[in-house]
Amino acid sequence: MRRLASALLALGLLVAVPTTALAHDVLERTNPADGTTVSTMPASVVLTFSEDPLAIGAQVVVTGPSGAVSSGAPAVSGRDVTQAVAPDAPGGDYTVTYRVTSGDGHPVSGTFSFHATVGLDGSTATAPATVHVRPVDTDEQAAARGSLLVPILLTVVSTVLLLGLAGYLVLRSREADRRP
Ligand SMILES: [Cu+2]
Repeated sequence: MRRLASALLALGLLVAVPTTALAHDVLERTNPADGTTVSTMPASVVLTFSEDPLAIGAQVVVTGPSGAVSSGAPAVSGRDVTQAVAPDAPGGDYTVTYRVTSGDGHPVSGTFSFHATVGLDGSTATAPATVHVRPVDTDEQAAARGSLLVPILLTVVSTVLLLGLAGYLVLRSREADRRP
């Protein structure tokens, strides 16, 4: 019985402990934030992920009224991915498309948008700010969110198993004490 108990305990720990390391990095926030209007076009856009993305393979394309204005390669530092913008970027609607390599080696990609009233070139956006619609999750983001559910369920199940086992063992030892 004791051998079975320790085997179950080991199994429970195996299931409970390493599952949190399996999740994708998810985009937590951006600057400018998705769907917002900023008075002046920033010199760079920053994407902050839930974990540190890998330094290799990051791509960020900033596209506005004059086309793509990304300047150079994005810089990955901790959870932040920073993309410089060309100094002649005009005011207007911008879309940022990104693709980074998650800490677990999987690609994570998506899009967000913002409106800059005044450009880095001093120009004012001629068109009024359009109504921004928050972009729908990409398949990868949806899958990343879904994949979190399995580790959480496994952790809950293994915790319940461990608690049940602990209770059973306590009852057993009490019974054993009562016997002559
Ligand atoms: Cu992954």
